[in-house]
Amino acid sequence: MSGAWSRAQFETKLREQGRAYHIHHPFNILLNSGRASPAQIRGWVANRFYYQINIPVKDAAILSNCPDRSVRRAWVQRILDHDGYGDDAGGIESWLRLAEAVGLARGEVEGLAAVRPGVRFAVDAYVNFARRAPWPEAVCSSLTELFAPEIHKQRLANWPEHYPWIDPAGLGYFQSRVSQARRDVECGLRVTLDRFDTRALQDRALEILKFKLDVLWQMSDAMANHYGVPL
Ligand code: AHQ
Repeated sequence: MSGAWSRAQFETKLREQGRAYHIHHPFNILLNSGRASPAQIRGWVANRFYYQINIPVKDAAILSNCPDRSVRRAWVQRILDHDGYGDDAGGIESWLRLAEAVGLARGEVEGLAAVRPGVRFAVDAYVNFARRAPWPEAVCSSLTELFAPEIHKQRLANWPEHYPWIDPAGLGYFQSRVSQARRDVECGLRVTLDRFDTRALQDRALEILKFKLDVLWQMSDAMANHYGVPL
């Protein structure tokens, strides 16, 4: 078995996986090209809510498995980012504001009635992976966020122009994630580069990232299938 990649080489290999990120999925391309209908946008917002409410559950699973206090100190911030803390209502609340801005009722979205089976299965697979995997593997699986700032900036750049019927105040979640994703990745990447330190472990990290890329891709496939987006 060949030797381990250097940290720089390993990081490059992780970033190269971005070619499979859901920014390249036809549904995301439709959303950002301005060709999505209000029904397709509402479907996307209602389905993605299931992913949003499961992120802090996933992160709490990682914390419960992680004996490293310095990692927990950094990781706990992710739960506060979504559930809110003090005066900050948090990302789940921001997503409900996005839902209202696209014409959905909060209660309807919180009831999860619109969540497609393929979306639910993909999200549940991610949460269950985080519960059962060694905590560094669950940390590694969050590294799809290496590619997230770009997708949030893309929405902020395109949606106001293409979808003037959406109150721009509803896009606050995407704005908050540009910086939060960057900060998240600092910790996730450090843990991954530090702990996946043999070639076999580095190959395993790429496998884990591919699994999470598939989770995101499957969510978009399930939504595209139901909301009539040609694949
Ligand atoms: O809003 C997103 C978010 O809070 C997270 C947390 C992170 C994780 O722990 O897996 N991944 C993630 C993502 C968010 N938004 C997605 C999007 O397209 O809006 C991207 C997604 C990710 O890249 O994993």
